[in-house]
Amino acid sequence: MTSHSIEPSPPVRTERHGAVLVIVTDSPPVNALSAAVRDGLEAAIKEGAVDESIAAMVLRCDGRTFFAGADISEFGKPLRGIPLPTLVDAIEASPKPVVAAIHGTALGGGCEVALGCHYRVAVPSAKLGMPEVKLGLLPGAGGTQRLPRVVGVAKALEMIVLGNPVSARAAADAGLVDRLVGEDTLEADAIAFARDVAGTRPIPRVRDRAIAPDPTAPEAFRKTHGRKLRGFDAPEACIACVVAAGEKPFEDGLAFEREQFTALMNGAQSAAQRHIFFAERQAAKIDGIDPATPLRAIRSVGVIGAGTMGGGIAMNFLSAGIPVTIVEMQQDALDRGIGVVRRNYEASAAKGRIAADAPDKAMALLTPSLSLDALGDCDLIIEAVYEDMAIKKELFGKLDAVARPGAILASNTSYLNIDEIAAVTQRPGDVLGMHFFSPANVMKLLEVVRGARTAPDVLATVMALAKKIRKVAVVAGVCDGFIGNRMLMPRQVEANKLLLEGATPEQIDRVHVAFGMPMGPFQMADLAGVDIGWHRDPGRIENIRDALAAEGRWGQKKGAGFYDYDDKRNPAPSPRVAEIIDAFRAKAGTTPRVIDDEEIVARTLYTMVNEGALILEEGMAQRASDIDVVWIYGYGWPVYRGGPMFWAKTEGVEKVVAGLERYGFPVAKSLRNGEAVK
Ligand code: 3H9
Repeated sequence: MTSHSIEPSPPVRTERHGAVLVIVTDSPPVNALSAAVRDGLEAAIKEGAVDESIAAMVLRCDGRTFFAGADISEFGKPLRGIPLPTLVDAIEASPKPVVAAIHGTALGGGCEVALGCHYRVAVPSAKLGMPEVKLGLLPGAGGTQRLPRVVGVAKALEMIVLGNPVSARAAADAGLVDRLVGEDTLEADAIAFARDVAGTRPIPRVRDRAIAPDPTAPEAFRKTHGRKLRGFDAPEACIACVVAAGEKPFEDGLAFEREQFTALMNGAQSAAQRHIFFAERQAAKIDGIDPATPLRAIRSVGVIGAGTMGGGIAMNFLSAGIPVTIVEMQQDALDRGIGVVRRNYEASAAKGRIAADAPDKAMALLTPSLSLDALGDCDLIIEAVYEDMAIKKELFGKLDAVARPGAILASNTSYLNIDEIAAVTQRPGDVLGMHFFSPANVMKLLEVVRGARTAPDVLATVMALAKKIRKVAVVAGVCDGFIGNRMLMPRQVEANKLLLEGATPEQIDRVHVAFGMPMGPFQMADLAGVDIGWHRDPGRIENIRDALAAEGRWGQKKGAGFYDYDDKRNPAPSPRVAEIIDAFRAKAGTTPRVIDDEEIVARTLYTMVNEGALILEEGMAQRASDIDVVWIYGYGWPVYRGGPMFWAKTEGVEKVVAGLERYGFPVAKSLRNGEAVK
């Protein structure tokens, strides 16, 4: 018996339409430019070049998109096949015009391939962009040298350094797309276009274009965007390359781009950002549940509570075109909540972030109500009321009576036990946690809390829905604070102890900000409200936080918290807080000592990693990279450090373990043996 191996069909094929050779790539899911695709494209371009019956070529893709970029999974591995920059040069050097026919997303290397082509046509729904910076990289196949020659230095800086794609229409306005073609007639229109330009000589090549000098653009760009680029290496390298495009001959510019690209590719930041790219996608996968599990249809959503959280949650669904019924107990609270939602939409429209008619469209999908009975037809009901177990239980008991069979019941609790909540219903399989982060219409993270009895299709439905409302969802188990808030606890405990031992709020916050967090623990307390979770008894002062709360130092909203604030909310170290801390030290008989930054790192960051390891050991997170995703998207952990668990690996497990031991923390087993961060 002979065995036959099934050869995968080659990802690139050619089709002849008279004198036009159409080169079609079919490499699901996103036509990434893998070695096989690059080699196939090179061969196809050669085929067109040598065939005398061919006068022009069209480059297009099957499936959902034009090339979505270089194949990221090949990065860090030995190079196979023709390098992408060489392929782009080969396309550009073709003796016959090549037309890129773009649909879906032409991103990164995909956009660079399009720039190597002599003409670009696109359907109106297409998007073009250079998102490499989001992977800690820069466009490394000539993009930094070609794009400014087409769209000018200022626009190129915006596209390359911020990495956001532009619509085909905007690309056409900027000169990046030569013609917009019919949404459903891309191939035919591209072939017709290719016939029109077949005889054009010389063939227009982007490398031959002059670049308009714009010496003030880089500084203007830094001034506008510098703050959000803080800590990242790639943006400055991108800027340097675009500047070089204006100053150096094309080939020298390419060499400079290559040098910069290689340095970034070998650096720790890009490794971290690439880790997060895959971690984010991995997080959507649920262990132990068949990906083919049939999902429940979610056609309408109910939200209970029209406060900041409820309103924000509702906006996610409204923006995705899903009708929402929102329930409050009192008319004035309901009116206030609806008013806030409308104003949020109107503010976004005024800033041009959404279409002018989007607020009306969204509001038309929103039904306010004072009665839970209005939720009877909803497919998903999310409770966003006060964090109190008794209140939640009572509510879920009522919901059980009101909700239709098969409806999913979710709690937005940030730490309460979902199993206990589910147990008051007759349908615990339909119950889970959907922990949104504030502001819920902005923050990308959604912790989806899987109860002991949550049905597989309920979990799978909510994870799929999360993608639809543009959230990054992570599955968490039932434990106090789930993944994110649970890891916040040791950080907070240690930060408070450090104050007593001699550190200041400013010092601890400075260490966290220097690390790359958007703010430190005390800045965060001031922003969120020092009074949050406070027992509200001014006579009961057990810790520094109680003392601040008792004096009305509730944070930014009161102009005073761990810091003093001026009317523009600029913080300054507070002499009063220093006095309060001193009093606590005196009471505890502690002589303050000098605390170095390294100790702060070990006690407030290594302890988080340790907690993360425990979370993994207990099965409360599916994988270490899910924990990283939680901290990147929910708490602003610097993406260039790849999340706490990835960071621990770069820091070195031995170093983290030694640091924890130095300060007397019991080290989680899976951290000690490296399992948790491998
Ligand atoms: C680059 O181009 C460097 C060059 O300048 C220089 C080189 C020398 N590679 O996101 P999805 C996978 S850097 C490999 O869920 P969507 C992804 O992991 C690149 N794999 O789909 C997932 O796999 P799985 C610059 C990739 O419809 C599956 O495809 N380009 C790549 O929500 C589906 O992905 C970018 O940064 C890739 N390039 O969104 C664009 N892209 O199913 C990156 C995706 O196993 N890609 N995969 O989990 C995207 O932004 C989105 O995927 C896209 C589609 C918008 C295209």
